[in-house]
Amino acid sequence: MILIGVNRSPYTRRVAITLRAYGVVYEQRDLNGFGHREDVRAANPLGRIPALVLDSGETLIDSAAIVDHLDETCGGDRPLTPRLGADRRAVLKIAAMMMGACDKGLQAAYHRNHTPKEKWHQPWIDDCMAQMTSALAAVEAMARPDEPYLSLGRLTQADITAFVAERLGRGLGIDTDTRMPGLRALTRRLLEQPAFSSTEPPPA
Ligand SMILES: N[C@@H](CCC(=O)N[C@@H](CS)C(=O)NCC(=O)O)C(=O)O
Repeated sequence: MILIGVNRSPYTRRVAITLRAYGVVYEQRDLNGFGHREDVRAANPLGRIPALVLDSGETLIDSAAIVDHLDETCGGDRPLTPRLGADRRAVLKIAAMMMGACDKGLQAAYHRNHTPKEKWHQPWIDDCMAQMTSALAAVEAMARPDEPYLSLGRLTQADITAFVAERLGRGLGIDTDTRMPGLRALTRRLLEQPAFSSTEPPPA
């Protein structure tokens, strides 16, 4: 299997952590949508990372669809996204909120990175960051200091997506150490696990 994307991308990192958590052996091509447009578009016509090339040659795109496939093929009776019922709904809700938080944070970052400074529309940037912060604060309210994971007493996509979203938010200037200490403690604990530490991107 070949993972296309850099782990600096929260979506790619989510897939990388999932692959490692399932013990899947894979290669990684460190490409990004802006620096390697042609190569990324060859794998995903939309020009986004991540993409996952399966051993059959089929290419999957979008982290949610990739994770869904990994749950189906590697998850056994304890997939990182529960298969049914209230447990599944609870994990999917947190994952949707955290991936949406990443979307909002990146919208703000893309606006700053791809628009001349004199054309920045600060209210838009502020609103995106406020939405990201609000979503992270909602997960902060679920984090319990005496519980190692957010949900079900075990690692799920709730933790993995919260981990990548908190990291992105911190990188974009949200002071999670003081504003979201429970979530920050969770991400510090997760970073002790090989699936998380081994996928840490190099410093920018
Ligand atoms: N919903 C997608 C989002 C993927 C995404 O936005 N990836 C970013 C990198 S962090 C990207 O490739 N952006 C380039 C672009 O949108 O042109 C997923 O979950 O995989």
